[in-house]
Amino acid sequence: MQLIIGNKNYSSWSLRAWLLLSHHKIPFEEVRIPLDQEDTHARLTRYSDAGKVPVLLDGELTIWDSLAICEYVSENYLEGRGWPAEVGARAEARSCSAEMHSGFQQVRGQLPMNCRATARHVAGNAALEKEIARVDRIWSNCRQTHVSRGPWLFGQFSIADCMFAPVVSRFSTYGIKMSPEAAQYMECVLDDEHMREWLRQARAESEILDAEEVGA
Ligand SMILES: N[C@@H](CCC(=O)N[C@@H](CS)C(=O)NCC(=O)O)C(=O)O
Repeated sequence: MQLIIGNKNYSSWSLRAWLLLSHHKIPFEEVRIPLDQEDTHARLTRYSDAGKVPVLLDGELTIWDSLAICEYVSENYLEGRGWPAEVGARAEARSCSAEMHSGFQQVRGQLPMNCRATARHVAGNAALEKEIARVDRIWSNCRQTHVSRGPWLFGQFSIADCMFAPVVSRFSTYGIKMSPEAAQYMECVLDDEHMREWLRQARAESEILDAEEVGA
């Protein structure tokens, strides 16, 4: 398989698919296309008409959306182990993932993922605070419910953790204060060997995208 991704420092959607494949040690070739360059659109549309990353190529098949890629990998390579085994937990994990995938516009807009940046401060507004509080409730509720099964949102690592990994990176960059349970979950994600490898490679990148460099 080939996984087309953007800059590791900035491409939050790319991280999701990359983390699932890496966590499960599924072999793939990585193709990195730096975003916001003159040739970015032309390079991206060679792989998918949507012109976005991530894109997964598996033989004749092209999958061009992070959640769809995670679903495909789970079905085709993990016998469904991308999601929790229990039907109720699986439905909740899908709800969390879909909520993340289609929402949190303030978090996305005001706190862009910028892996190598630390101690950035953003003033934020009430709409952002509301979304941060919602993320905190999702993480802490999941942890309270599944704490006996492991350190991830649903105990064992799942696609829900992939979907929220970029949010963990954002909150870490901007020093967002979280409840003790949510903060503990963030530590688990940031301490994961594959997440640390992504962050290491992000720090090694040289491109700087001014629009993504926010906060002081
Ligand atoms: N729904 C898509 C969204 C992907 C997306 O917006 N990717 C951004 C970067 S993280 C992108 O490719 N931007 C390139 C561009 O718009 O030129 C997914 O989940 O994969």
